[in-house]
Amino acid sequence: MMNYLSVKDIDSVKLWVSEAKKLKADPLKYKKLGADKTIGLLFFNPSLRTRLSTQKAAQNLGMTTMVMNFDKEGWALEFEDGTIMDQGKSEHIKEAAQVISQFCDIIAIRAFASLEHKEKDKAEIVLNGFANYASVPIVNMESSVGHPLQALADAITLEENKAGLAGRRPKVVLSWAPHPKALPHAVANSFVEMMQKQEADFVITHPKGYELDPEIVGNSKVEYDQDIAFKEADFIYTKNWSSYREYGQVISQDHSWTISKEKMALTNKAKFMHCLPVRRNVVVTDEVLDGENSLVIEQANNRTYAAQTVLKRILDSLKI
Ligand code: SN0
Repeated sequence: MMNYLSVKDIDSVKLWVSEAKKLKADPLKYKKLGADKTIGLLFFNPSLRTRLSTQKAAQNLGMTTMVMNFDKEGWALEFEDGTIMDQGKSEHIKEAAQVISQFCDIIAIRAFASLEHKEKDKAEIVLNGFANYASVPIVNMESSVGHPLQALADAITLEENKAGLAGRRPKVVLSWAPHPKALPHAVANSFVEMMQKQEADFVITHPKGYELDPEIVGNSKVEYDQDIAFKEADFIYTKNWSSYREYGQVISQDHSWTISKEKMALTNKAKFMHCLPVRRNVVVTDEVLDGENSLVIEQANNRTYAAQTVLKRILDSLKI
């Protein structure tokens, strides 16, 4: 059974991106593929793009969608085995996942990192709880560790905007930027993993103390000087994340890291990318976000075709 839990489930970024581009050119081509199939979208956190683009993708494939805000409307779920459930949790993941599997042919889940318990977050207790006890395919709509639907949309957006580079390897920079809140590592993690599967000169830049999980960063290049990292860059992908070492802490809000016109002037007329939602004039200035090199709206549009690529592959796998 095919799940889409992380970027590791993509066997070839090149192939999946080319499939996505075909779906984008003709979104209703497989309108009959998902007839009589239901996808359940379960949200433990807020969502705009993920919710609407995944529903849109399912509709383009002829599927029926069920959406549930589990954090507000569901029973509080227990994920640990053997607990005496005499506290706040009403239902165990074992029953919940099996029951939902009877109503849905695919289950998609959003469950952010707690940013409190590093080891539990790393173990993906919510996503893996569903993967372990559901009897249908599971799609990750942002978990503790990753946001692979976002990363696939990012890969599509990069591919579509490489035309001006005359075939040379793009220089892609993932830059941390300040933010008032403690944010998860998921988007950055999946972007790193997706870049590691591609031909590119890839650099991660952030202040000291904001190192991502070393097991994910691997051999990817890290440059602590943002100005040096930006030199000759073709794409600036910006995201805030909280400290991983001092887990979930905001250890600096250094505003000299905000993406500004002056910072972008250091690059090779780079395109600006961000997964959204974005805090204007904290993460990035109005000028850059509204400027002609900003790809954020098209990046969000590509979420539909990323989700459609994944759902089509899962539907195809169900037929076998
Ligand atoms: C989430 C994150 O993982 O960073 C979702 C991104 C797709 N972003 C936020 O929670 C932003 C919240 C805020 O208040 O700016």
